[in-house]
Amino acid sequence: MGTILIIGACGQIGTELTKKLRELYGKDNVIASDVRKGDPEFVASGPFEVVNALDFNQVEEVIEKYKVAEVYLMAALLSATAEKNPAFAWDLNMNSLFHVLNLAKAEKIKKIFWPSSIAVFGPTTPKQNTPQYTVMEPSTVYGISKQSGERWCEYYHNIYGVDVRSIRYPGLISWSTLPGGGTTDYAVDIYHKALSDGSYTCFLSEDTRLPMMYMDDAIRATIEIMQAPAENIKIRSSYNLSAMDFTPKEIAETIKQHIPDFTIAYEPDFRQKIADSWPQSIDDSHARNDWNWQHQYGLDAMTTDMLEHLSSMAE
Ligand code: AKB
Repeated sequence: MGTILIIGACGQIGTELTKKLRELYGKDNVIASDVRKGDPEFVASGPFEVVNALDFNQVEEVIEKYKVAEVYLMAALLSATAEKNPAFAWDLNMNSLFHVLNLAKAEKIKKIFWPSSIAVFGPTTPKQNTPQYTVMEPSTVYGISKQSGERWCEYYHNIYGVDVRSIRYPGLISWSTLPGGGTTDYAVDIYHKALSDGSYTCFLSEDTRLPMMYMDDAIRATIEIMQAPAENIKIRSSYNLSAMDFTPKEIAETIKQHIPDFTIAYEPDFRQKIADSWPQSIDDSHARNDWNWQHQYGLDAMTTDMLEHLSSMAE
């Protein structure tokens, strides 16, 4: 077996994914890469290369240098940041994908993981229990890039036999790494502020319901879809994936069970419109049937775990 390359390893998902893959496959078999060096401890924890995901030659060189067989392409601009820089978001989110798809087509790598998102859905999509196959008219540049990417993944699989696998992540919540530039980021910030300030001002309104997932579940899903036999992966665009859904008011209530004096205020900004265009809950029965997906964390268990970890980090 060749090695594994993570592109965008210093981001919210990339950091956790790198750690887990190194535990499973050994640190020297998992190459972390990002456009710049991140946390020095993380960079020193195993092989690390500075790679610009937009530079085909740099990506190809690192693949050849380490005899890479599998690529996890985690570099992307998320929904809120992408709205501020649509041209760059489109460039990064699409061309980094083309680079790895073309390297797989040329048989330089064997398998690709590429993350999609609930952002592929739009205001005309059914909001509750959103099906795998449904109306998809995304209204954000991030959503448009993810929807287009899904079509290209399926195309490269059908026409060139590329083994590409993908998940439509909901909002992801983790204690160890901060998210960057998403609409669901409030659900991470709220825990930090609850502990540091005892209060939080939310940029979404109190009843904005969104699909969410704890990072432990998301990392497990990512590795499980990659480990599944190829014949079980029947969807080569991207799988709906679900664990829980909640509103800012509901997450605040669970925090109050641990920090009774916690208060929350609401000042919706431009991200409200993005959130309003997304599903409130997701039907992920295809992932459950095809490769046995099962989530472990709900809102209460996640809140307990988040607060425990963040409190002990602060000590
Ligand atoms: C975002 O908010 O942009 C991301 C996502 C749902 O893909 N967390």
